[in-house]
Amino acid sequence: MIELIQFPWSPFCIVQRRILEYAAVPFKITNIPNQDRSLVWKLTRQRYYGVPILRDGRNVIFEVSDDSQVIAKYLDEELDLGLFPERWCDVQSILWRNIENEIEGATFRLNDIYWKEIIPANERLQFLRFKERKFGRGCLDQWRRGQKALLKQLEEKLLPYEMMLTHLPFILEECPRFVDFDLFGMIENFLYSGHYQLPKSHREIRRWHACMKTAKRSDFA
Ligand SMILES: N[C@@H](CCC(=O)N[C@@H](CS)C(=O)NCC(=O)O)C(=O)O
Repeated sequence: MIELIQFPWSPFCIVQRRILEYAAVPFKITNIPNQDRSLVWKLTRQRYYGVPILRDGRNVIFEVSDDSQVIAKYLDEELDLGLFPERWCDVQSILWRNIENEIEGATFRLNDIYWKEIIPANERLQFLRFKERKFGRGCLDQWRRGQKALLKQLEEKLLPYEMMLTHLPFILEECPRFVDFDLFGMIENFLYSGHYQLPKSHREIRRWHACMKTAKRSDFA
């Protein structure tokens, strides 16, 4: 059985989890503490410490660069999901960069503002240290102070997706492709704290999001 090694609020883990749910195959979730990557390190034979990773029998699958989609492409091939059709190859690779950089840049900060409600007490020191080493001292307080501006930014960055979804049920076509799952992962991370809602003005995104929450491959046979 496929095993997804993750932690629940990670945007990138949510992408792969939703793909597995969409495929409706049995799979196992192993949650690791955000600050203890020893299982990932061991399974990847000291080659990776990020999440998510997948274990499928003897195969251990992990990303090889910031913009690779090794895990999603593995699931797509193994489970025959049609998430990466040839005709959308270039368009999807441009879109997933936008989703994982521009959109994620706003969504993870907005969720991190509520880090004390999400991160268990015994992991907070390491979480804070990791964030401040990466984004500078006081970054979490700074994001909290800039929350309104970040929300505005997110609304603006989502506008092109709202436009695309005005014409079609999913971002590219009549059925979900990889970029739908990718955007869904970022948005679920944004919603994870329970403090936010999708912008009221983005009606098509709200409709699409409700579909993406439960969509199954069999719906599109
Ligand atoms: N492009 C990668 C990004 C994965 C990623 O950034 N994961 C974060 C958690 S959301 C992580 O583990 N970062 C390394 C760290 O926290 O040390 C993917 O799609 O899986």
